Amino acid sequence: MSPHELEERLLALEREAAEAIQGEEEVSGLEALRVKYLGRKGLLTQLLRSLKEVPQQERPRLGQLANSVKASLEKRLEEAKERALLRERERALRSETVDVTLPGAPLPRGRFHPISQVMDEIVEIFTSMGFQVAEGPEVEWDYYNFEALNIPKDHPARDMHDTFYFSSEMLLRTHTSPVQVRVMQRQRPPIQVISPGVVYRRDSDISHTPMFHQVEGLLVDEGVSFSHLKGTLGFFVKEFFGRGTEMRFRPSFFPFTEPSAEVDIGCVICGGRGCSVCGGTGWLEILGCGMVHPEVFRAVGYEFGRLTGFAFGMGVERIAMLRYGINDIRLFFQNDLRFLEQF
Ligand code: 2NM
Repeated sequence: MSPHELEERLLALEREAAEAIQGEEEVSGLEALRVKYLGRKGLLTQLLRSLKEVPQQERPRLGQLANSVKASLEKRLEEAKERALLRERERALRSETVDVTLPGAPLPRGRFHPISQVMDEIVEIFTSMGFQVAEGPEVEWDYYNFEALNIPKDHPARDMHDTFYFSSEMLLRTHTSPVQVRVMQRQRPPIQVISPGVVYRRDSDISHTPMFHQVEGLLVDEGVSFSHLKGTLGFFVKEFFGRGTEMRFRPSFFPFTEPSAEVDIGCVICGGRGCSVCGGTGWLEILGCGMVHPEVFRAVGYEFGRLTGFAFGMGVERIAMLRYGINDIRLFFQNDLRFLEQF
């Protein structure tokens, strides 16, 4: 190859490579061009092999020209690569932009079961009147559940068909009254407690489930009378069912109270005119109550004398059904979200 031709070829290679670099936008493409023109087996290296074919005195000049072509292409490649990287970064930033002003994805919110809500509300009304919350075991002795509450040996509640027994002495509590027996046993009056909790009875239909919830109350001191009971429950009824709610006491019977009564409120469905919910009477039974029986005081070791007390008990499911107009108690325990989400 003549010196002239080699020079022309070097300059042509520089033009061609410069043009290719100019037209390449990708970092990977630029790297491929570097290999093609400047790599160990690249076009420039191949041209330089012809250097030994040219006369000795021309070699330094052509060698220098080759070096400057190489340097110039390396500089172009470096600059082009920098521009390509910048473009890539800009493209990534644009496509990965987060609009921090967009509203967040809503998280599903849990809530309390309607029975828990109603029970908490009942507890809050009584604690606002000074009652303390007392709790006790769900697996209970026959003694606390029946014997100490003056429930006779032949009472139907004691039957195998009405109570879940573990043995002749041990059972699932059928009410939360045993909690109050335990409170009286370890504490002298004045006593003012409520016992919210779960209880068990062998019963199952549209108004009974084998497990349900109760809130019971007990107040013992000197000089406690039935009028204190009426005042306390009257306040509760108006707080829970509304200011205008009517209330009446009917004589009743419980082994652990004397006298005993049941409390009705004016029907929340028909307003007292008579409907299917109140059975045409205009009244709904909401709880039982009475003055603590002397036999209960004797069982817990209180002396006969000036101490008197009142007690009451209500079923939470029943109260929730009346408040929300629900006709089947089993809805509370089927965990159907279409039902539960309404509360
Ligand atoms: C009721 C009705 C009437 C009651 C009695 C007692 C205790 F332990 F003091 F004797 N606790 N709860 C009671 C009284 C419960 O539920 C319908």
